[in-house]
Amino acid sequence: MEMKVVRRCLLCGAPLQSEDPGKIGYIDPGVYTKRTAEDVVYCNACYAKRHFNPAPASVAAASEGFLTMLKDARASDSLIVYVIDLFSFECSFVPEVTRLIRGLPILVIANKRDLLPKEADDRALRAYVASVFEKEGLSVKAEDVVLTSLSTFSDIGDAMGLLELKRRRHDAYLVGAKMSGKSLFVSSFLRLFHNPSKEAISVSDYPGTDVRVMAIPLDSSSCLYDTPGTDLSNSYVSLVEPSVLHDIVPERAVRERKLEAKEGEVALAGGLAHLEVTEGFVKLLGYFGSEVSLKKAALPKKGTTDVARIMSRAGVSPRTGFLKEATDFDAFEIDVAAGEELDLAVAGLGWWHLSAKKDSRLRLYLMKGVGVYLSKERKIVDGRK
Ligand SMILES: Nc1nc2c(ncn2[C@@H]2O[C@H](COP(=O)(O)OP(=O)(O)OP(=O)(O)O)[C@@H](O)[C@H]2O)c(=O)[nH]1
Ligand SMILES: [Mg+2]
Repeated sequence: MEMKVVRRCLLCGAPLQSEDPGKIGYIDPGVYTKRTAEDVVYCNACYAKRHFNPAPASVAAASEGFLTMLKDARASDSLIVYVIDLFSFECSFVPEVTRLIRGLPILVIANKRDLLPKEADDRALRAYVASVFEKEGLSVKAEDVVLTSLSTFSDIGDAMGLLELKRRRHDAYLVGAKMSGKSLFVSSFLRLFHNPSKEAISVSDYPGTDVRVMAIPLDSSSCLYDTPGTDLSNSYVSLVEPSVLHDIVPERAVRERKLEAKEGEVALAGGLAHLEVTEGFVKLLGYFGSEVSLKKAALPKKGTTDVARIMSRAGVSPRTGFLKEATDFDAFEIDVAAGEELDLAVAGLGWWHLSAKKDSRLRLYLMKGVGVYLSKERKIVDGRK
């Protein structure tokens, strides 16, 4: 008699099988037989979703009232003014919100430009932002993206001009993730604002909901609504202790830091992200806050990887009390062909630009529930080059 453990897809849990591509859990026979029981294995469907697909590991959410408000925006063909935190926004899209605003005109305020390197090419950055929106199924062109640094009182004259143009006398709804800078946008807006109507600026519950909004009259029959931020539950910023949060949110422009890692080595971003090279050789450019140590460490030669222990031995900082056991982490496997380049962003923490010098297989460990975004589009292109 023999009993075998049924190998299942790490993501969807379906038992893996190589017989019927039409049934769940299908995995290419070559991949299945090559891997050992210790390998992280996904079925083809999950693999396709995970690779070069912007779907984050877990998604942020919005309340019922918030969605009711957006249904109104949709019914009145309003303008969506979408504020993002340029440093980390790729995993912050909320599927229900995205679905409701699809087809509406969108103006993107890509805020916190000051946290990205000065020499980064602004045109390329706007094109990158538009490409991320496009991947979400939201129609945004580079010219619909305005870069701002609202905490340093950057000029929002252009944004206001575009807002006026794009709203076509309809209402405008200011939306975006928590902490993206919506309130700062409103204060900058109010500084340049002359009330064209007899209505006063008001703060009240949006009709039929318990969503608190500020309504700024734009003319006698339309308003700009400042709305509460959508959830960032899949971001490190919502999951770590305040002291760690303080270390991961950059205070000034992130500096590019270089690292190389080959088979048997791991690149660490503080005690928060563990990027292991199981095969091959990669060059990395890391873009993380200056308090996040970027270090390379050797993996133990034998046995399973105890990620928390590797982080502790490497002496990286910051470290969180929430990452102790293997079950505190999610693991992702990424195959990159020789010569391929990609950006690998971790929600709330930063990103690596990675180029594979050989066919490489990487394994990324993050705190459970944290979103990750893979893209062949490059976020930072050095304007000097
Ligand atoms: N470095 C930098 N920080 C910014 C910028 N804009 C906003 N912040 C910071 O980001 C945080 C959030 O800004 P808010 O304007 O309150 O963001 P919000 O979108 O209204 O946040 P919620 O009301 O929680 O949804 C604050 O600590 C700001 O100082 C910016 O352009 N650069
Ligand atoms: Mg606010």
